[in-house]
Amino acid sequence: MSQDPSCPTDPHAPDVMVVNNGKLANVFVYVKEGLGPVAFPASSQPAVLDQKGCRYAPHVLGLMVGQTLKLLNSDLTEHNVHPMPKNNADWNESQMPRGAPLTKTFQHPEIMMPVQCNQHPWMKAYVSVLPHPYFVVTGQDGSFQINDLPPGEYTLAAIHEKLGDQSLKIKIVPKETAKANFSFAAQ
Ligand SMILES: [Cu+2]
Repeated sequence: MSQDPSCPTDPHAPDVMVVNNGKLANVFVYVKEGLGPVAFPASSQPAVLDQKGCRYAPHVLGLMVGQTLKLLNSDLTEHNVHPMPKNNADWNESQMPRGAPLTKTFQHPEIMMPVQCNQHPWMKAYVSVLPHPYFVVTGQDGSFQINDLPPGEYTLAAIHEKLGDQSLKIKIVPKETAKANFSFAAQ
């Protein structure tokens, strides 16, 4: 991993299992069922995936179908961004040191698509593509919040790259906040 002198000597920082006081970060939480056939327009703001210190930042990212993904290279080394999709088109593209941003879109929903770098095998990110805006990644304190979900009954899912996925039912009633708790067991 120290093959590239432009990378930090220890780029294996703890992205995979980020646990603080028993709270798990980098869990992707999203509405899996219950929205029905409503079409949601993609956000006009790009989602940003940076390459910094020979790591992807953020490690887990969500965006909408058709929303622009803006890829940055903040490093003084060349990267090669390579998503490994199941439902979307496959591509990989080199990006020069501090090169111009790349912009991409994804046309189909997909959960936790791995993204790797062909130059640096330890680099990994997970990108999820949703047909709606009701998704979020848990923060350093393990918490998450999804705003403005219309009243109704939903299946909420949570997925972690190593600890698998879970789901639960939630009911949203007007003008109230629903609470949901997921609990992952260490393997
Ligand atoms: Cu790289």
